[in-house]
Amino acid sequence: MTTRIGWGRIRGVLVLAVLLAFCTVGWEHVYHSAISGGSVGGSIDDHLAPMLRDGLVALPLAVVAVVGGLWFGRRFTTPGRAALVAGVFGLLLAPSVVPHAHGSASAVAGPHAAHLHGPVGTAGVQGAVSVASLLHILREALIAQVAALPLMLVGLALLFSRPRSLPRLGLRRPATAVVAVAVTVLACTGVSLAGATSATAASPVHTLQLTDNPGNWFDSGTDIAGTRSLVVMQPADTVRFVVGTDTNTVHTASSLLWPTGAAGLPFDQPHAYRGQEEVQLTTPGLYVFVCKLHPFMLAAAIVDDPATPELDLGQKMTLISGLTVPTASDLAFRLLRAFFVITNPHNYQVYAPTGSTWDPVYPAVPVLAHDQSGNPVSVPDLNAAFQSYFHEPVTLAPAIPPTGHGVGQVWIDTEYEQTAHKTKPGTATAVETSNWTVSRKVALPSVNMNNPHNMWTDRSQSVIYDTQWFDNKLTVFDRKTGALIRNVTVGEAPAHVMTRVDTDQVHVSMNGEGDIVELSPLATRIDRRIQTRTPATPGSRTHTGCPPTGTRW
Ligand SMILES: [Cu+2]
Repeated sequence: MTTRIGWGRIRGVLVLAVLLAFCTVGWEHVYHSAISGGSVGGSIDDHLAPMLRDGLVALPLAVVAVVGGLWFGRRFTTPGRAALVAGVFGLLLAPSVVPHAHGSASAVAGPHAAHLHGPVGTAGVQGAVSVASLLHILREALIAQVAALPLMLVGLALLFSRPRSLPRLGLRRPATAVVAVAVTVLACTGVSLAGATSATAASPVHTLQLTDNPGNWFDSGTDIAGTRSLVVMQPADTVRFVVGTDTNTVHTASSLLWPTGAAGLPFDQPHAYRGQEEVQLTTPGLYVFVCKLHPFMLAAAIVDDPATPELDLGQKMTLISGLTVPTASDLAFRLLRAFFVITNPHNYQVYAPTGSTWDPVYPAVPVLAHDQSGNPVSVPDLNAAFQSYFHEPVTLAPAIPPTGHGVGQVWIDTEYEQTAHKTKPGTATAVETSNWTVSRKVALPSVNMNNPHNMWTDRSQSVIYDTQWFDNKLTVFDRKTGALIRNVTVGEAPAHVMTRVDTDQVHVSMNGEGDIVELSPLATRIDRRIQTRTPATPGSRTHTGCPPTGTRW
């Protein structure tokens, strides 16, 4: 008898935990995909797998909540115990949606994967986000209560109340069956709701993968006239920016310009992140996004008004500076042209000793802009129009060396140069100034050197320090032989490096974090981190640093 009652309780706990985990997660999916204004595309199948996965992840938390809630609430009435179980579960579940330090978003399963972002983390950074994180936890815990509390009230009343007038085991068996049916019905309802909302309210999602590759830093997977960073979409479609496995550091996807008055814009993030962020774009026109760490990383979206035959650039555009200009203006044309040049490596200028021709290409599509008075300006072929407006192709002057002679070497980070035996771009190039010839290329395939951005040398000029801007490493190599000495993990997106004149210590600015790392001479170890972020400037990112205090970009 004792054994059977014990098993009954275990079974009751498991049923309650399953109910709690899957139904609450199902509810959160519905809430975050529809009610909170996020958008999730796809069919019911697209929702079912993530819900089941997230439900399984939440199941151990639900078991803990049920066991803990029942134990600590054993002297309470059923409503009290239900509130305790639901509350504990909400608090256990909520942190999975809160920014996490140095984590890979893909490693965190939860109903809020679309909202995950990770501010990169030193202790100081974590302190700055703790209040926001706490509020986020409380908010998510409250949202969970909408499903968890009624479920536990019903579940506990059926499974764990003690109606002494009724034979216990006789009641529990049908009660278990009722709860099992309820789980199935509620889970199916959740899936159906999510499917229904995705079919009616949610919009197609256009994904841009952030990468370390020159030109294609925001990669749509689709080539449009040489750029892979442009998406053409319908009003109310969503753009999703994924900072995932294609890049080795953190980034932002921040509005640079947008149609004046566009709903929900500008779009920005408080911290450089790993994971994904998304924005729904409803107003027709041109949108450009930039990474605030790496300001040549550009993405564009054209929200096309289906009522016009051309692609719509909108009436006016607002720049992040606050300036507003008509879309048919010299500045607007120059900005759009710059986008198509920067995001297409075939449009880069190449200088040659005998001279060369620069002939950039643009999409040969009709676009619709508007002049200062608001009159439509139809451009039948953007490629032809830009080539005419900017007098292209352009003849470039011959690349000839200086007439005088210099002393010593000049080292240049040839950041986009691709070489064999590694996947990431970038080399360091030495030029002899006595005769202006390239004497050495350092690619360091053994450490897959990634976007080397800035260099410095030690007092004796025996080593070169080089920052990997799209990674988290400071590379040290021998100046004369190019041999790797060490590759030191310093933090996210190290941008610039220089040494102290008094101690020969090395200072590296952490563009992805907002501090300066100070290392011992030759970068043998990290001595300290100098915070450049204050409570008043929580979003600051340190690009260059001057000892001892540093500057902010
Ligand atoms: Cu970036």
